[in-house]
Amino acid sequence: MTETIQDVFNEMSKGNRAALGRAITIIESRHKKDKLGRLHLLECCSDTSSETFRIGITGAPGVGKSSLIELIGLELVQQGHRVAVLAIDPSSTSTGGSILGDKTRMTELSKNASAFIRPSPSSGLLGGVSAMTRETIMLCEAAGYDRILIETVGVGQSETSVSGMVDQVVFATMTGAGDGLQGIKRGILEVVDLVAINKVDGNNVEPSKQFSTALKGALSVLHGGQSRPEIFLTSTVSDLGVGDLMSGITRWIDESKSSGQFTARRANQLGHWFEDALVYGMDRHLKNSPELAQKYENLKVSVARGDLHPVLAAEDLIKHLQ
Ligand SMILES: Nc1nc2c(ncn2[C@@H]2O[C@H](COP(=O)(O)OP(=O)(O)OP(=O)(O)O)[C@@H](O)[C@H]2O)c(=O)[nH]1
Ligand SMILES: [Mg+2]
Repeated sequence: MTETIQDVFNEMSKGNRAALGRAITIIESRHKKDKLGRLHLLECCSDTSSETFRIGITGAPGVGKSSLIELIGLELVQQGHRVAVLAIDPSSTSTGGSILGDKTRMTELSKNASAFIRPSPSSGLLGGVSAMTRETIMLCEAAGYDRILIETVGVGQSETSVSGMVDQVVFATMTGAGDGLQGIKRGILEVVDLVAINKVDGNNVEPSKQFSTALKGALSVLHGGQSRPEIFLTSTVSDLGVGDLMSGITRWIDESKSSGQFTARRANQLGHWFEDALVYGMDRHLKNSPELAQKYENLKVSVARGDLHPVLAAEDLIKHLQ
């Protein structure tokens, strides 16, 4: 008997991790044949609880994001939560992804019955990857995971795109990464909610404290004198400060819920999701019709040559979408 989409959904809702894996594969597929299944799955998810929390952990390659997630995830499980870890790796198309590294950094968590770890989707453009990630988050929540941890390498636009789909952004960094403060992009400092300066061990202890003071100063300037976001000094090797970071995360979650920020952010993100889905859908519609795709290419050439105004070209194409 062949498995229907409803069967897959029912199984994953009962806690079957393999079924959740199959559902995510359908969601990640951009094949025409999977489109109905994908939409059906999204429909099934729509009436599930919102008692969930999504945490994004972003930072330069190798600062210790996965190692921190291992400890944060285990602590959350200890508190009785079910934890899903997703990775967005914009470089994975060229390098084959760093999930091998991730799995070896999350050995305990990956063995835990209350945790689910999903590697980054291996294909697609960044916009596509984030669309899939939003849908994957929904599936994980429908499957009963109430804490979602999303690891993303802070390159390109990935950290700003992750901030559009999580409730809290944790920025992981370390002293000596890049060229100190100058090496940190302003974009990330604008969206970050908590900072973890990691690898505060061995010879790094003193430089980390100096780095923390400098970063605090820079954040204060950026946020008009406020002493936020909070900065934590951590070492996943010596376990230093990870408990404090965990308390900071929990405190922040409670505050964002009681202040209404949580609800406001989610509402805003749903609006953006709709806009993105619309643009993505129109783009697919265009590219899937040979005549429209040809018209699109011709218009692009005319615009680039200066023969046609970009707005008029867009209007011309929109006429054909109706
Ligand atoms: N000394 C020290 N090493 C650490 C610490 N945390 C992680 N590492 C090491 O740093 C390396 C990278 O750690 P990961 O947790 O994989 O870092 P990541 O940021 O997830 O890396 P990517 O996913 O490749 O971007 C590994 O060799 C870890 O063992 C720490 O607190 N102190
Ligand atoms: Mg990693």
